[in-house]
Amino acid sequence: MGVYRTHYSKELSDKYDGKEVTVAGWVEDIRNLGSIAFIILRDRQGTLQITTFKKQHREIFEKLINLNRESVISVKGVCKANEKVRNGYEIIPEELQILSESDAPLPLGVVDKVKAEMDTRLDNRFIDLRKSEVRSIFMIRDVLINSARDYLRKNGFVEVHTPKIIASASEGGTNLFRLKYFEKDAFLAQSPQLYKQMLMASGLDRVYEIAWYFRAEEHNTRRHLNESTAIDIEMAFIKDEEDVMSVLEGLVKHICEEIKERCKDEIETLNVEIKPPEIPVPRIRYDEALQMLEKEGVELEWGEDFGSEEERILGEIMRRKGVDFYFITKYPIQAKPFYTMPEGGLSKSFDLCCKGVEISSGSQRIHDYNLLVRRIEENGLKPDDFRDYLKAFKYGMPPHGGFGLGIERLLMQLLNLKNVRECILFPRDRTRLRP
Ligand code: AMO
Repeated sequence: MGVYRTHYSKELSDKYDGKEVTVAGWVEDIRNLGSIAFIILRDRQGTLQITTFKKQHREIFEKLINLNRESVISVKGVCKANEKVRNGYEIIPEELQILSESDAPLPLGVVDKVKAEMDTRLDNRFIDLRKSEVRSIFMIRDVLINSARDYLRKNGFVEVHTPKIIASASEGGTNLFRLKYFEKDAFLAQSPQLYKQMLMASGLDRVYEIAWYFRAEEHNTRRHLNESTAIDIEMAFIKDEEDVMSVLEGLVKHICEEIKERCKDEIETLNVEIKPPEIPVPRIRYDEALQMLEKEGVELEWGEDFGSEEERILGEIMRRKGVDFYFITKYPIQAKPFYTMPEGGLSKSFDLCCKGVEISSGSQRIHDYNLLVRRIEENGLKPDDFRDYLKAFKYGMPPHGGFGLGIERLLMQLLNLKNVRECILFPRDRTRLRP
């Protein structure tokens, strides 16, 4: 494992009792009792104890007790089983390397009892991430993304990467970050939407992207980021949006099962229960959702999209039925982007919600060139701005559909976190551009 470490804290076991090991990490705590000192060392997996005796190794003892907390050290020593120690083993050091001394005081405590403000935490994110409950979120995020990759590849999807500097809006004219691209005006991509659809004219048939979304949303909410990530898919030769929904529910179920299986320690640290959805996930039509809301005293005009409060109430109704995940289908066409396939006054679209928050949306798309041009115009947009995209619909475009599944939103809802900023390393919001 390298010169500084042979074992992580959780890898110590009876097998190593009396054997020499090398451990490395951050000094979380130092307790000096005069002739003996206990150092709590933290690594990616947890903590372990280093026990040092003044008489035995005076030089090492002095160096260790004089360290500032959060300094980085590597210790070679003998592993000893000791049931009085938290994880059952302690290291008696024989060699010490101080790899980096920490300054004091720390801008953010790692083991403080008092909860720090979100801004202080984010300003010092590298320290914030040293906390096991924060680190666990990102260990789970890793499993989420990799299990999504496994699932999609097994189902014939090809990973693609589409441009993020683009010439026209992907999701309509608002919420765009503009930038100068030499002499031209350009935008940051709101989503891979236009490109993943163009790829349906390529014969690749099924594509996915772990994508970045850039959205200049002006409002600061607990569930919006200005830079977020998503699992975006597009698939061709579909019968209707149901084909897409069955990939989405299968994907979410697989992700939940993998997290449950592979992240036991992290789930325990975060004290949550991961419940994979039962398939098929309930489908609630937009009209039915309106009636459900009406019964709760919420009046909404037909055609309006649900806001966060309406979503929360629907989530509450479903929770009472023991359901975490549910689709809302058949939205009025005016509530959906121009590329969505109409169906009367409705659309072949869906949102997937989890516990009262939208985590994904998708649809069958329009694949007819003339209808698409008309819908672009009806949405107040200029077909000429979409000429490259539109060209792909003129020379053989199969029926297709897809979805975007917000990674931070899914993680936030699975782990019952209150703020989406918890789920991205360095969040970008209305006021935050650093670190
Ligand atoms: P939509 O705009 O609904 O659809 O986005 C899809 C999913 O991405 C997540 N998401 C966000 N998460 C955090 N902060 C944001 N500002 C943010 N915006 C979106 C949500 C949302 O459900 N092109 C379509 C998808 C498709 O039809 O394939 C799209 O972008 O979880």
